[in-house]
Amino acid sequence: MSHPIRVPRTRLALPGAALALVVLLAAACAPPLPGQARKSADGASPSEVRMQATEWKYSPLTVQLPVGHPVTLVLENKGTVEHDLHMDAIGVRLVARPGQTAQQTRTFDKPGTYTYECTLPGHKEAGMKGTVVVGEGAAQAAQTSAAPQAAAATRPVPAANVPRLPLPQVAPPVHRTAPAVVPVEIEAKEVTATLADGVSTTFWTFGGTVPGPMIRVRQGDTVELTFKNAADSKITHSIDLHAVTGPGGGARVTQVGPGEQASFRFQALNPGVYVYHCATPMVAHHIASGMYGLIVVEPPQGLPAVDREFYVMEGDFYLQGARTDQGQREFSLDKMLDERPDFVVFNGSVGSLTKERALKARVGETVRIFFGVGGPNMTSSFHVIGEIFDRVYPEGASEPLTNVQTTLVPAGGAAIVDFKVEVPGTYILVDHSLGRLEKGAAGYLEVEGAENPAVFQTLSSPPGSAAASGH
Ligand SMILES: [Cu+2]
Repeated sequence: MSHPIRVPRTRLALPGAALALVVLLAAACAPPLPGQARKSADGASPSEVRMQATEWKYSPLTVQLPVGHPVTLVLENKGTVEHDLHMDAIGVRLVARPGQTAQQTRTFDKPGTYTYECTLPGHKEAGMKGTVVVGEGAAQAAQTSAAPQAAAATRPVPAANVPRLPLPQVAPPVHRTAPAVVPVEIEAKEVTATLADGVSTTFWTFGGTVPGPMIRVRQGDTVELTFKNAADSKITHSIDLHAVTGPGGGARVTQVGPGEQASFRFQALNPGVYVYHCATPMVAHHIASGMYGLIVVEPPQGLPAVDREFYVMEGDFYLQGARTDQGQREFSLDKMLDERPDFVVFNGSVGSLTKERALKARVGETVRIFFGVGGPNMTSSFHVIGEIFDRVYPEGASEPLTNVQTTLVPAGGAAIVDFKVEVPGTYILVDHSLGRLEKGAAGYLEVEGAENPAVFQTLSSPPGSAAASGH
């Protein structure tokens, strides 16, 4: 009987004992399993433990470290954003930019089982945590003493007179007859501000407002965009403009860490109204923290003239704790993934466009609202109670529809609505998915001027009602 033809000759040539020796040698030379210390030859110089970070996990998930022997911990960042690795119980802190490594050499003398995690906002919640065992492990005391601390960290603390973010201004019409090079500078800023009465949170913003500053150019213009990330930011940010024709809408070249900046230029080829947003992983977390705005690209002849223009964007916010909890509250990844917002608001906070902050117009004027949805999750059924949109540029398209009651605006999309106000009163901007009215999605347009009984008049009303005593 002959041997099978495909068995390699080398193996056939090796007697059994020699084969076993080769296997043993290979095992002796093989690198240690990830997360286990590679022993140094002399036993005195540090052994090495390598750990990899990507979005959103570490490899390995469990790390073993020796007691009483120096170890070099190496964090390799194989991801696309900055990551760190904190083993707080044993004093290890490593930070690495994408594609870079960080290392620290230490000798551990406290056996035990501890946790490690990435402390960048949202990363731990997304899965970046693991276990570190020093020696034989088991010292559970460290874990149980750490637990109440963690619980305390998530308990809301009172929001003490935290102001609202300022409101962004609508950019004026371009009024230019030829293309130009337009410099635009935007800075990412992380700010704590009021989201609703008694509730503050950490916003990530473009320029300190939600939405970010409106950019307005003319079709054919070349925009020279400089994107900065404030020095006191904690993490990387970027900008992706839907008006850009090019890689990532600009996001590829603008991933900048705290205190850094980048710039690029693009030609605004298509007219319309476009969303821009941060596109740094986890993108939805950055958007859910307020990082969106609008860029308007006017057609060469401009948009039809109106008397007043307004800039409004809807966004959904997800916070830890119960929906009615007060105080400073941080982002909830679970709620965002479940698409269960605590707040759905216009322009960054509940009430940002009501009372003394209401939009204002006079009877007989034409009004335009640039309306965008940052999301990250909700689409909007945009409606103004008591008005009909004379013109809607649906999804920011060039050709308007006429006579529309409610227009659907997708997440990461925008529309322009134009209408004339004929009757005085308070008109309420809503997302007609009206559960969201209770979560904050309301703005007022207050129209002043003479009554217009031909269009609307009260004939009779219940005694004592508001209508009975004037509008
Ligand atoms: Cu960002």
